Amino acid sequence: MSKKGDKNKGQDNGNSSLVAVIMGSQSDWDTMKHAGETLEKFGVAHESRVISAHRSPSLALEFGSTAEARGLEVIIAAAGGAAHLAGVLAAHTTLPVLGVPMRSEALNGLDSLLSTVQMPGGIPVATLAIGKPGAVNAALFAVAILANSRPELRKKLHEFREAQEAKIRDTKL
Ligand code: RP5
Repeated sequence: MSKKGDKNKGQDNGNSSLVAVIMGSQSDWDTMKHAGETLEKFGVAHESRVISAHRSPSLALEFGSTAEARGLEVIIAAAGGAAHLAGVLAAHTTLPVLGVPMRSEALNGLDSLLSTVQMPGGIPVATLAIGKPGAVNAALFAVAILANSRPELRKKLHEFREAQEAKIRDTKL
């Protein structure tokens, strides 16, 4: 995921990022690349990188506390197991944080789901579905948030829904 010689700076799609896709481990990338691909389809500038709440706590603090000043508008945070990443980032920013629980080996993602969703009142994390559907929906949710002030994105969301419905209507078994 990192460029050679550019240690864990993650990847971005060029422009100044509006959405950050953060994950607790490189092992989450196979799932979380679907968030990036979805943002790509809508032409939303984004960046993806690994930050662990437990293994790199000072990096999590630094990222969360500087995210707003950097111009980010939404953070997607994915983690598995004792999944505290979304909550820790939310503790350091007032930006909307969308949590994606990863499917874990031991408990199939139920641990990740409960760790992400059970935030104490005062520090919100919007929690999506476990795994790939959560990754895709987190990106769509981020687009929906950005679309509140960007009519061109609202239009793209309507077109996306229309295309999705047309596909169902045209399905022949
Ligand atoms: C979490 O632990 C990560 O988000 C990942 O889902 C899980 C396992 O990480 P690895 O041991 O594969 O690095 O922090």
